[in-house]
Amino acid sequence: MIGSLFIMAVPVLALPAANIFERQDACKASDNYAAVDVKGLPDPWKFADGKAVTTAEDWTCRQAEMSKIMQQYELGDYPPAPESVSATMSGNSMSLTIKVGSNTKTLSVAITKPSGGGASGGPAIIGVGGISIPVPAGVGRINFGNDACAAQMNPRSHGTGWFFDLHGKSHSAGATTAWAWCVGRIIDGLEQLGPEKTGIDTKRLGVTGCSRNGKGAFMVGALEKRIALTIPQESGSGGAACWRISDSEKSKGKNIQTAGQIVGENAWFSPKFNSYTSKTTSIPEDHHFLAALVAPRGLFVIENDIDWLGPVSTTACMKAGRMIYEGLGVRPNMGFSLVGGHQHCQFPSATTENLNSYINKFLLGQGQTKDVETSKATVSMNDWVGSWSASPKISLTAA
Ligand code: MCU
Repeated sequence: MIGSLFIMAVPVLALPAANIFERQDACKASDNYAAVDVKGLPDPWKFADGKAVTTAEDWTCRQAEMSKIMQQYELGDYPPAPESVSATMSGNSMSLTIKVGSNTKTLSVAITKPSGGGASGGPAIIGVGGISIPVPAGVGRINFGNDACAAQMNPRSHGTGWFFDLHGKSHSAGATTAWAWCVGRIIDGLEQLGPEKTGIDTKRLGVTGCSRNGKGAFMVGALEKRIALTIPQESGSGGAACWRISDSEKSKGKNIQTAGQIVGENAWFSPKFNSYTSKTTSIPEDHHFLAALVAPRGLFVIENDIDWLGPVSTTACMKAGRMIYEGLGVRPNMGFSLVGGHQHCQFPSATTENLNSYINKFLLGQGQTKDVETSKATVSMNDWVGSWSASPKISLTAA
């Protein structure tokens, strides 16, 4: 064990110190990004200071910047890993003890172990508040009780839940950001225990959730880089929809959820967001950046044609997301599937084959995705991405 850790550390130590510092400097994100006046979706290929993104290293820095911008305007702060996490496994239940400063929390997580994973374990999907997609044989399930981590009863729920017990009631994180941090602790526990005890290979983790929990699943995939496949289902506004496009649809008379409405309904976003919901064109980000943060990892976005979710908004926003994947040379790693004519959170069986192509590739290590882009919504992409600088044609491959 010690031997293999030592071998893994060698290439890192071999990096010239000057390079390391140069990279850290280049990636230095600011704590304060100025508001803008941008009608279309902000350009992912340009840093906030106007510099073009041209290399894979630039992209890593731009991702760090986009994350900081999203935290500043709508997500609230995404805290670093805690001082300590200790895990034990008993049957199908993992117990975690998490310490942040002088605060400690103990909780248990229910796991359905994958079958047939062998010594290195098998894949598993983390369900944010449950799973409403079909999970193929051989893939385990992990139940993340998100409401206990950060409550979502109404806007006054902000500050309630074990995330806030650890970080303080006035921490700026919205519930969806808190959920991403809490899921990170589950992954810490799985890593610590290893596949012999959990049956799970932490390099093959997916996350899903529907509706409000779909917003959460998207945020988990965007902020927690150990997730290999993100499957937000019918997340609508606050998830796969872009704030600007939803506002534009609302102004055309659609019954669609907007930023202005959402902060009055629940605590999904940071209180920091309240100052911007009436002027979404001033925010130097939008939700295509969520796809940008997941890239190049696997992403399969499922939507519905229910007006409230914003089918035009989710289609255009996620098309912009796929343009980002394309610019990174990994377009098939992201799929978008809007199939209507069914109840909210009822998975349409005709989509199973497409979904499975992403699960097979990213969790089971088999075959290629079907490079899905399905929607009947008519969108005018030029309005939303027309001012973007040319895509840099970087070539990234998913880990
Ligand atoms: C689509 O997710 C939400 C939606 O944002 C809310 O406005 C509505 O109240 O609830 C949806 C939901 O979570 O349904 C289960």
